[in-house]
Amino acid sequence: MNTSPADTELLRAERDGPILHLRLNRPLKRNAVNDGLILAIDRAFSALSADVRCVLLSGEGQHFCAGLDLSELSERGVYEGVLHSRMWHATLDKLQYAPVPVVAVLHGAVIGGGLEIAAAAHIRVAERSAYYGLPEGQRGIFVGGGGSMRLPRLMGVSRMGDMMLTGRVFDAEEGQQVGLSNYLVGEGEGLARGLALAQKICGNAPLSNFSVIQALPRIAEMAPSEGLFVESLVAAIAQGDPAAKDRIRAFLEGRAAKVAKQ
Ligand code: 1HE
Repeated sequence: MNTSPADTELLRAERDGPILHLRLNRPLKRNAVNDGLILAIDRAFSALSADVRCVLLSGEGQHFCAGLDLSELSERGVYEGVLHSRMWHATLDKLQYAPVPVVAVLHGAVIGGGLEIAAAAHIRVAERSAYYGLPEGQRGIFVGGGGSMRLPRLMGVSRMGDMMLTGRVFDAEEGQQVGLSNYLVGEGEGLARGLALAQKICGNAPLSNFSVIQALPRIAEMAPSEGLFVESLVAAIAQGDPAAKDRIRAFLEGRAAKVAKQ
């Protein structure tokens, strides 16, 4: 593992009430992910304090993330390569299966491992400068951070294969069309939109948020019969929570917001 004394600064953490804002912080290297940075992300998600209700993830400088730090790759043999990929898997599983939702704000390069990190988040907000690439094919390598599992679920195997085989880069508009981002916003507007979405998420009952991020992707992978059964269990658990009872009573008594066009 390559770590340096400056690793604590590789990921900046700031609290804004119930929101934890994590910033990839290697702007001079375009936030390329060295071992120190992936381990810092791992630590952050291993030690989320209980009063955090949502995480905002962004990148410092002109780019979200240039992917794997290629300068470390040349030192690895085959076995080290497998272990390294498994380390990314463990970290990004912690991110995807965090107890609270993660909103990623994307701008500039969202490349290789950077796109794999973004794909593990629950909501992606892209600024117009965002562009997406998987140059693994050109670099003679393969995705190793869970991209082959998560990215086809967002944009399809065929599009991902095209990006890897031909080096095709999607711009922000195309990324929005193919499902890489949930929201497309103007330049410099990503953090504000990400924060607004995080605040909305914080307003939900914690058990509902937990059920969405823990149960939904798992149920979607199940056979229909098993999935429907698990859905019934999760629905019953969620509606049995006192927070659900309070919220439903508030609606019936005219004290809760109606659903409205936005
Ligand atoms: C890096 C990296 C990196 C920048 N590893 N050092 N990812 C890639 O193949 C993308 C490689 N990077 C780029 O194509 C470009 O750097 C960018 C399009 C992202 C940005 O371009 P630009 O002109 O703003 O910056 P730059 O001048 O290219 O880079 C600034 C510095 O960052 C420079 O170092 P310096 O010491 O010369 O200043 C670059 O070498 C360094 N840098 N990107 C190492 N990726 C879990 S497996 C995932 C597998 C992958 O992610 S493969 C994709 C890898």
